[in-house]
Amino acid sequence: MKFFTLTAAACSVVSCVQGSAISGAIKHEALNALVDVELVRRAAPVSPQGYTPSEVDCPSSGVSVRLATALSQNETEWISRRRSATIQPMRDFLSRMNISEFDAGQYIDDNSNNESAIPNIGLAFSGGGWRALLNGAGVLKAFDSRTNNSTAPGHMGGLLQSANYIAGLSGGNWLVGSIYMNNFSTVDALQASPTVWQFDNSIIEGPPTGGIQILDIAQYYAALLSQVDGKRNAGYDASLTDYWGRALSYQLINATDGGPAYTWSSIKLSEAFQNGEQPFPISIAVARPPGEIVINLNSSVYEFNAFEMGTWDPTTYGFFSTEFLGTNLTNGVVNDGARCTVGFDSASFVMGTSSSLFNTLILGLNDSSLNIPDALRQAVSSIVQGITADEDDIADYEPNPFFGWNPTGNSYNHEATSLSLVDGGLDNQNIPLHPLIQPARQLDVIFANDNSADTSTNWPNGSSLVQTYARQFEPIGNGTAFPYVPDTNTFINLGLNNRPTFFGCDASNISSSYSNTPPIIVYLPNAPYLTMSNQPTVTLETNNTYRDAMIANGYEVATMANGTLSGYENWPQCVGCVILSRSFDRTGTTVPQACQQCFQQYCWDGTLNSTTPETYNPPLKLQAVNVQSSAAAPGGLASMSLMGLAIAVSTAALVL
Ligand SMILES: *[C@@H]1O[C@H](CO)[C@@H](O)[C@H](O)[C@H]1NC(C)=O
Ligand SMILES: *[C@@H]1O[C@H](CO)[C@@H](O)[C@H](O)[C@H]1NC(C)=O
Ligand SMILES: *[C@@H]1O[C@H](CO)[C@@H](O)[C@H](O)[C@H]1NC(C)=O
Ligand SMILES: *[C@@H]1O[C@H](CO)[C@@H](O)[C@H](O)[C@H]1NC(C)=O
Ligand SMILES: *[C@@H]1O[C@H](CO)[C@@H](O)[C@H](O)[C@H]1NC(C)=O
Ligand SMILES: *[C@@H]1O[C@H](CO)[C@@H](O)[C@H](O)[C@H]1NC(C)=O
Ligand SMILES: *[C@@H]1O[C@H](CO)[C@@H](O)[C@H](O)[C@H]1NC(C)=O
Ligand SMILES: *[C@@H]1O[C@H](CO)[C@@H](O)[C@H](O)[C@H]1NC(C)=O
Ligand SMILES: *[C@@H]1O[C@H](CO)[C@@H](O)[C@H](O)[C@H]1NC(C)=O
Ligand SMILES: *[C@@H]1O[C@H](CO)[C@@H](O)[C@H](O)[C@H]1NC(C)=O
Ligand SMILES: *[C@@H]1O[C@H](CO)[C@@H](O)[C@H](O)[C@H]1NC(C)=O
Ligand SMILES: CC(=O)N[C@H]1CO[C@H](CO)[C@@H](O)[C@@H]1O
Repeated sequence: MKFFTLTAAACSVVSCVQGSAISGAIKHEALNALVDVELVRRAAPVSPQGYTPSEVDCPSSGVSVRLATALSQNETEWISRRRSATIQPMRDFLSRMNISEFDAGQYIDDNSNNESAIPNIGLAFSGGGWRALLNGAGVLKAFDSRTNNSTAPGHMGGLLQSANYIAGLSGGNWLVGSIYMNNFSTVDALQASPTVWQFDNSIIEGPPTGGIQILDIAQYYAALLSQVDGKRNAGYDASLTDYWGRALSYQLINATDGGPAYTWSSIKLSEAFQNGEQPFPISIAVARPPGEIVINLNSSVYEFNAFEMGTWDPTTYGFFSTEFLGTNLTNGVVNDGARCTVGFDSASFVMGTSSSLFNTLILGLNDSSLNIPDALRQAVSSIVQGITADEDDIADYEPNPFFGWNPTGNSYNHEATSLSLVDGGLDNQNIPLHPLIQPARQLDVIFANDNSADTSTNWPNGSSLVQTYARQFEPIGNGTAFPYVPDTNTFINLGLNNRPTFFGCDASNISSSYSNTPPIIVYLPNAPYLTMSNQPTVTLETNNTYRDAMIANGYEVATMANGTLSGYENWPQCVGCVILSRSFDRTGTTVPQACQQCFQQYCWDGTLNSTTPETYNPPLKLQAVNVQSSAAAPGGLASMSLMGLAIAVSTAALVL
């Protein structure tokens, strides 16, 4: 059955490699040579057979699993380049924050020859479907000095250029993934793009017709099927997550057919990444033990970065090369004479894994209101039939790279031939803090944008922070300290879920016996500034006017209305202060008066009010923007029930 033929017309040297243009396995060396053809490199479509993984000769230096005792050699070398590259942007940024009677530029200059003295910043974007993608995009846009006017007084541009790490989870990782797969593009450019971020067509219906994308809904599904068939026919297990990830990529990756050949590890090939000109992106997923359905605080958190995939948790405590995922390993090494797999780490599969909660949406194509040929509908049904309800939300990583490895330390999955990963938010740690609080990464401050739907009204209530706080006291916490946070009722009663709050200001007051100093968490909860930004998690489509309104709202969340919100005019200088706080401690610098006032105002002071609050319905903070503009595409938000997808999303969706 062949519904769809790849058109090679518009492809570049590298992207022509996808599909059947080059058949069979390609040597790894040849692949690298091919990538080098592009003078200015970016995350790239390097998988030799598109979405289908390929076997190549293993690199002569070998590939193996390593213990998670420290940062990888590659990350260690990379972070040093990144830290040098952030000094000037950080100097400029902190000067613009204009801390009263303090010369931040001079401070950075005085300490610039000692990288461990200067601030180490991370950014974290929570899950929450398209709501998280869009609000998160507004926050990221505000932090990006490339955004027009973002370096004007009251704005926050330059924080992205000063940050070393950026982590995304589920919807938050659609944001991070889309930025990195599209050459570290700006949010402005993605909004302006006619080919991606067009959410007026739902993922069920496929991309708008024309342009670089394919023609109609039937061809869209035929393409998804044939891409995933290719992986299966090559001998790799496929799960619903494969279809889901492919579908997502049509919205997120600016390339023909959603760029089936783009890999997550190709981020490391980008020249700008190699030069340390961008933060280090990390995607999060959670492991589901073999044969179990329960996911809780004791579930292992896995990360995918450009170099490695694995977990810091003592359940497995190991990392393997992201590029060579799919390789058959035993005891952490490649079996004698075996070859290595590349292309398994498809960017779409990684983005799909982090958001696997949504992958049952793909089942929606059984909706009889959609104009899909019966033959296609049947083909899809037969494929999804074999997938049981218990397993429809997993992403299958088979072969499991940790099979047989470290049997004493890895009690958890050394006997499993397959590693099952699920949506990063399913353990209720919906903000991807886990990779950023690891002592090895030595972060000072994390800007944590929370777009969770914790309350019945789809607003956050700090639940994710409460979970991460609790985890440190479990064996799985493994020495990873986290600051004190209050209960979720207190978050609402004190308004901590409605405005930025700092947790962990006092480095000496930590909640566990662990010796490391946790970073300060700058909590940036979703709140309504310009529009009611609490659309349901499973919203499937939205017009561009509303999309842009959500992004504009996120901009205000980050900047507190560009430092104009009454009572919070000092927000920019307080952001400067909180970034410098741990550095002041290390260098023994007297905290400036203005910063002391900031900490008084924004640090949670330990007050509790745990009374059960009324239904949380916050008012708009600013004048509403008009979302009825005629410039927008027709159509409003499609609801789940309209799509006949009620079966699709488990109750867990309500909290993400
Ligand atoms: C910096 O703050 C001072 C007041 O402390 C103000 O007079 C000055 O205009 C500010 N500069 C900028 C660039 O915002
Ligand atoms: C670098 O800074 C750290 C922290 O401030 C300090 O402990 C260390 O002594 C400094 N190293 C040098 C060479 O100045
Ligand atoms: C940013 O400013 C430039 C120069 O003024 C302009 O050409 C461009 O259209 C602006 N972009 C946006 C998204 O406003
Ligand atoms: C940037 O500022 C200029 C001058 O205030 C204004 O005309 C323009 O619309 C602003 N651009 C954006 C994208 O906000
Ligand atoms: C990626 O972006 C950089 C910086 O904007 C640009 O110089 C380069 O040409 C872009 N590369 C590709 C392959 O689009
Ligand atoms: C999308 O790709 C087109 C064609 O390569 C390019 O011109 C455009 O700048 C890209 N847009 C984004 C947002 O990356
Ligand atoms: C680490 O860097 C070396 C040298 O660039 C490279 O050969 C190797 O593949 C990298 N390892 C990973 C896991 O990316
Ligand atoms: C992986 O290697 C083991 C040991 O050589 C072998 O038994 C198994 O069949 C291999 N699995 C795959 C998927 O090739
Ligand atoms: C904040 O800045 C953004 C981007 O320049 C602008 O669109 C928005 O209207 C500003 N908000 C306020 C409240 O001034
Ligand atoms: C605690 O919060 C409730 C709102 O849920 C409020 O009515 C009450 O006054 C608060 N108590 C104190 C002591 O502030
Ligand atoms: C865009 O979507 C919003 C939210 O559903 C809706 O209120 C608005 O009417 C829509 N605008 C247009 C022009 O369709
Ligand atoms: C700080 C700490 O307790 N680290 C431990 C984390 O888990 C690994 C594997 O069990 C131990 O080796 C570390 O000592």
